[in-house]
Amino acid sequence: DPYSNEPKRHVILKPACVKPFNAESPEQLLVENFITPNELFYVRNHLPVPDIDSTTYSLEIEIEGKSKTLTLTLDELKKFPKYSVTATVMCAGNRRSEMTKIKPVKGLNWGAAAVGNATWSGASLREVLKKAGLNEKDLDKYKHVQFEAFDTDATGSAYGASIPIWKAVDRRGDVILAYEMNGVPLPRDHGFPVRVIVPGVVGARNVKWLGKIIVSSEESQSHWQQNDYKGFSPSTDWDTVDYSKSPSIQELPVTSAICQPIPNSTVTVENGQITVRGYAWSGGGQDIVRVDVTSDGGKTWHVANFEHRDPQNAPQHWSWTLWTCKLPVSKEDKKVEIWAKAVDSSYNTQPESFENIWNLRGVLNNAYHRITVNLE
Ligand code: MTE
Ligand code: MO
Repeated sequence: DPYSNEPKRHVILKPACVKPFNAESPEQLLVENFITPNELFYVRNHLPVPDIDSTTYSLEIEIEGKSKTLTLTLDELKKFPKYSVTATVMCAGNRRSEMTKIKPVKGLNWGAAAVGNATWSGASLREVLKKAGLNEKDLDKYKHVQFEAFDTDATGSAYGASIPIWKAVDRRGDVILAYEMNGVPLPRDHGFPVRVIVPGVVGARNVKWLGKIIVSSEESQSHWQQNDYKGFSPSTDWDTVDYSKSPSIQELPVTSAICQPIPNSTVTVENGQITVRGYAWSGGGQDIVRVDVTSDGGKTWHVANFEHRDPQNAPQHWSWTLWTCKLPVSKEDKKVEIWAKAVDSSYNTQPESFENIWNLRGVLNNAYHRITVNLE
C-alpha cells in the first residue's frame, strides 16, 4: 500500500477522499481564526505523502540553457534572508459541491472550506533564482518557472506545476520557498520540508515537497498544468473538451462564503436580526472592498463589517477578509435564504448563480453563496 506511511491527521478534518488524503475542516470553524491553525488547514493531496529526510534533502535549481545547476540543502536554503508572508491558499475546487447541484462534475465534493490562511516563512524565490544565475537580461528568454515535487504516481511521474516568470521575479510577487507554516516546520501534509507559496495564485501551483525548480521557456508539462485546473464553457463536455485550448488557472476570481450559521441550522432572531459570518478573498493580490448580504433575494442588501483583514494594499493583499453582518430578517418567516457576494478592489464581483459558470471539472466555483436556515 503506497499509503501505508501517511501522517496523523486531526479528527476534526472531514475527508473528501482518504487515499489520497483530502479533507477540509468544518466551515463554521474557519472564521474563528484569521490565521488558520495548521491542524485545521485543508489538505489536498493527489498522491501519497512522501517521507523526506530533511538532513539529506536537497533542492535543485536549473535555468534552461545554463550548464550549471544550483543545489541547496535545507540548511543552505535557511541561510538566505528569511521572509514571512501571510497568504490564503485556496483550491480551485473550493465550493464545488454547490456547482454539482446544477449538474454532476468530476472532482472531490468540496464544501467551502478548501481554503485557509497561514503565515508562511522561508527564502525568497526571487533571491534564490538570482543566486542560481538568473540575470535581468535573461528574463526575456524565459516565460515560466516550473516546480517539480517528490510525490510520484505509480508510473513514477511527479506532481508538478508552473507560474509565469514575472510572478517569480517581481519584488512584489512575494513568492517564497517556505519551510515554516505558522512558526513551525511545515507539517508533512503541507509539504515538509519545503513548498513554494505563490500568494494570490490557485492552490495547485503552490507545490509541496518541492524537489526541483526549472526556469524555462515552457510551462510545466505535468498533467496538473496541462490537462487539469482549467476553465471551460458550460456547454463543453467530456467528448468535446480540448485542454490545449484553455489557459491554466493562475489567479482565482473573487469569492466569498457564509460560514456561520451553518446551512439548515436553527438560528435565534435577536432584535429582528441574525448574525452572519464568513470569509471573502480574491486572487492576484486584490483586496476585498465590500461584502453584500441579503435575506430577501436581493431586494435589500446589507453591507457586512470587516472583522479581520490584513493591512496590505492591492495588488499585494494576500490574505482573506473575515466579515460579519447583523442581518435583518422578517419575524413571520420560519425559514430564510441568505445570500452573500464580495467585491474586490478591481470592482469585480461574483456571478449570481452557478448555472452559467458550470464547467465539467467543477473549478472556479465563485457564484453567490446561498444558504437556508430556520428561524426561532
Ligand atoms: N503539491 C504536491 N507536490 N502535490 C499535490 O498533490 N496539491 C496542490 C498543491 N500542491 C499538491 C501540491 C493542490 S491542488 C492544492 S489545492 C494545494 O497544494 C493544497 O495545499 P494544502 O494541502 O497545504 O492545503
Ligand atoms: Mo487544489
